[in-house]
Amino acid sequence: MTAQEYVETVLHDIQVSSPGQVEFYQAAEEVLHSLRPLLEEDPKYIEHNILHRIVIPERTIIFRVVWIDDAGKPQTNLGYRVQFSSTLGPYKGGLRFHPSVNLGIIKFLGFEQIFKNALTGLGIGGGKGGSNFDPKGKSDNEVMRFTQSYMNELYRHIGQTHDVPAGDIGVGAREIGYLFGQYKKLTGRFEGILTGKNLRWGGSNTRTEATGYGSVYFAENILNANGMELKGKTCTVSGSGNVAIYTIEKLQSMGAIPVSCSDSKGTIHHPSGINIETLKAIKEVNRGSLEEYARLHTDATYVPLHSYPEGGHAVWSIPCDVAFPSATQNELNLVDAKHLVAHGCRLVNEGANMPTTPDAVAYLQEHDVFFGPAKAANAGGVAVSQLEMAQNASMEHWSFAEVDTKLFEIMKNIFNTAHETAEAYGHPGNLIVGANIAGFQKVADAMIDQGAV
Ligand code: NDP
Ligand code: 2IT
Repeated sequence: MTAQEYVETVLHDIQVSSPGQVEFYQAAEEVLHSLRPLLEEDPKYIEHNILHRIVIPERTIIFRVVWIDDAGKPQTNLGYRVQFSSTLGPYKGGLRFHPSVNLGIIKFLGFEQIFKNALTGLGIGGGKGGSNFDPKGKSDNEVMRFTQSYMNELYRHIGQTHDVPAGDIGVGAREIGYLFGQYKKLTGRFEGILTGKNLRWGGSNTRTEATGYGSVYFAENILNANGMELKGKTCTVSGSGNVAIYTIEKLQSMGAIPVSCSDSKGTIHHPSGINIETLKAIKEVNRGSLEEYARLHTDATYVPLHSYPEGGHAVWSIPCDVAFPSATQNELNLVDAKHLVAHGCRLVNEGANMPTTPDAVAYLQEHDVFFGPAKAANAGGVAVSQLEMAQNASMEHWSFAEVDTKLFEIMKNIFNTAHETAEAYGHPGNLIVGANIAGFQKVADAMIDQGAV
């Protein structure tokens, strides 16, 4: 069987066995096709049937979560934890609370996480979880009761050497706090079973900032390798959550000009540069809407989501040198890619997971726009999560500067690994191919070492 036939057989089997899981299929298709140069060179991956094995999670946990709303009524949601791969270490990956969550979305995120975590060079396997619970419009007490009920089931499946969840969309400092408190209540143990914990009780310096800062470090590596730098560059950023906020903060400290942010209702364009204090006050403190930003800064404009024509997103029609999609999957489509190319954008760096649609990626590559793929560009978050696990295990607490320096080095290593691997397999400059092959090879070789399990 040729490499091409093998890849197509596995993808066909996924479609049959996981019908309707479109995001999972999209993620698998991108990874598997890009592995062909490796599979052609070394038959052992086909002989050991690694692809068929790696696309099936080791364990999938789906459970009912019942919680009491403020009116005293029982409400229900679905809870998930997909333990995808423990080949390189304990399952590691975030929890997402968003009404769009379903098994296909959690599987796409868990599948990507395997290779992202391998790329960090640290000993962590891949997993993901979450719920279709929508934290928006809920009181703190409702979020707490939901989160406690979620942990009432999750606690029996996690552990510091087994599975260590963290945050993702809709799961931040507040939710991690409630989850940790409930785990401790149920088990009587204070242990590092979650990352993203508060600095006062077991968290790591720099974890809050890590994904955004790491994404900016990664972009700077790409630009430097091509004779450019972020300093002085106009940057567009989508999203206004954890990743977007700390992308904007680091861009400013490096002398770039981030001019946008967005949320699920609209986009802010602030040509003189986003005011980070205002953004943090609206989103981190008040959990408000970006409409408020335009009221406070009259030289900024606000474009409501549904007022934007052509099926694109307002944020990508803003001229920029570098674009940082940092909100959610498939948020940058072909219409958007055409706008970016027309305005002379040089680099798209993915802060979110799979934010760029496949046709948009192809268009950007055809037009020589540099591309930082998510599983490399946003790996800083999970890398610092592993540093949090290391600090918990050794009962140490490292300074901000110490963790930031390690993060900087990890992002540089990920870039070098992806860059060199792309070149070695005949796709110089293609970091998608480089990241996929390098991440896969690490996991696949270890799977072969560990036997057919
Ligand atoms: P947050 O919940 O902190 O922020 C998410 C942001 O994206 C919000 O501004 C939200 O808008 C917007 N958003 C979410 N869903 C949609 C949607 N369907 N349509 C439009 N806008 C949407 O999440 P994070 O910043 O943590 O995560 C952002 C992305 O980064 C995700 O893809 C996540 O998987 C990825 N990521 C996160 C890491 C982390 O450490 N947190 C690590 C690596 C990747 P609103 O405010 O209106 O809800
Ligand atoms: O997508 C991701 O890498 C995350 N949401 C962070 C996972 C983690 O375990 O820190």
